Amino acid sequence: MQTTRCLVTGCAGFVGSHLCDALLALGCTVVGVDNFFSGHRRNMAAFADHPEFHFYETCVTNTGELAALLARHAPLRVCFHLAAVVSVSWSMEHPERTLEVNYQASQRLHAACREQGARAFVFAGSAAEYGETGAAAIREEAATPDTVQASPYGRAKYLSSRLIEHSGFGVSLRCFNIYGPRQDPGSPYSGVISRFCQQALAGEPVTIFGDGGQTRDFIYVADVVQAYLLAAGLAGPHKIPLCGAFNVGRGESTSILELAAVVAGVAGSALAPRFSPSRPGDIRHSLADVGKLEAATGFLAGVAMREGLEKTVEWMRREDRDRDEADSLRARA
Ligand code: UD2
Repeated sequence: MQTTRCLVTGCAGFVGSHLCDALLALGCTVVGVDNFFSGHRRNMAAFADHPEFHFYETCVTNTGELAALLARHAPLRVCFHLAAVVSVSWSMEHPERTLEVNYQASQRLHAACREQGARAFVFAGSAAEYGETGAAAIREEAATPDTVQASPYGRAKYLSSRLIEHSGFGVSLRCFNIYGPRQDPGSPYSGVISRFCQQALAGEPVTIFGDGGQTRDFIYVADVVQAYLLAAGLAGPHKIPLCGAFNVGRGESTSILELAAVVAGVAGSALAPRFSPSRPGDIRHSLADVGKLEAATGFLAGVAMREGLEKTVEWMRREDRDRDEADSLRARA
């Protein structure tokens, strides 16, 4: 019997690597692509040698190589397209390259998968597609061609989502603030949760930009992976791939001050936060209306904030221990 063959671009990334774990556990064959621009080889450690995992180190803008691997592994049932310029700040300095990677490459891959007869195309959209809406909970219709996104990153993600939506083939998952194990605390794109956990574990006060009254909709990475599987028609009661654009969040608002308090509790830190000036361009409130995805699939994020933070802190402690052990082995050698 032939297994379900899936392509995962960005397979060494934070979300992509968790998605690979889940697909291999489901018995799928996974063709993974990454160029390690922001992904890490260590994220693939658990599955790199899996017999059903096939890895290609290349960039999604490398049309020739991508066409060759699509042909080699045809027929692909699902394409999960997560590879992207993921840093909003990097995108501000490199708008053209961002458009090339986050839009033009997506456009070509989408067309190639459609031509090959893939059953589903799942694109990593973003809450950044909405810009500053001022809305209490953001619905998918809020992103229109007139929306002014705050960054080339947001604009390019929106252009890809719109292309997919209008084509009638594929789905864009507009994820809000994802967190969890393997999120790199040391990258320019580092999410606030990974930074707070790292600072608290290092015995430092967490740094809040602004007054901490800004709010976000935080969702744990395992919930996001579940949304990807549902969107591809690989999980859930219906197993029908979705079409269009869908928000992925918890639909719950948490202020950065509240977050700092929960992280301190979980990491066992008694230090008060330190306050720094607001980040330029920071959005004040960002909350997903999650009704569309729930109506289509029944999806509701299951991991509560405290539970997700405990798992994240536990992972970070393990990473620190492993690094210390490796350092002391090197020192003795
Ligand atoms: C998220 C996405 C970004 C883009 C954007 C769209 C992440 C990691 N980033 O940016 O890619 O989609 O949404 O709106 O999901 N903060 C602190 N201290 C810190 C770090 C951050 O106070 O050490 C604050 C920061 O000023 C912001 C909030 O925490 O108000 C969240 O910051 P973030 O970088 O985690 O995510 P965000 O929402 O800016």
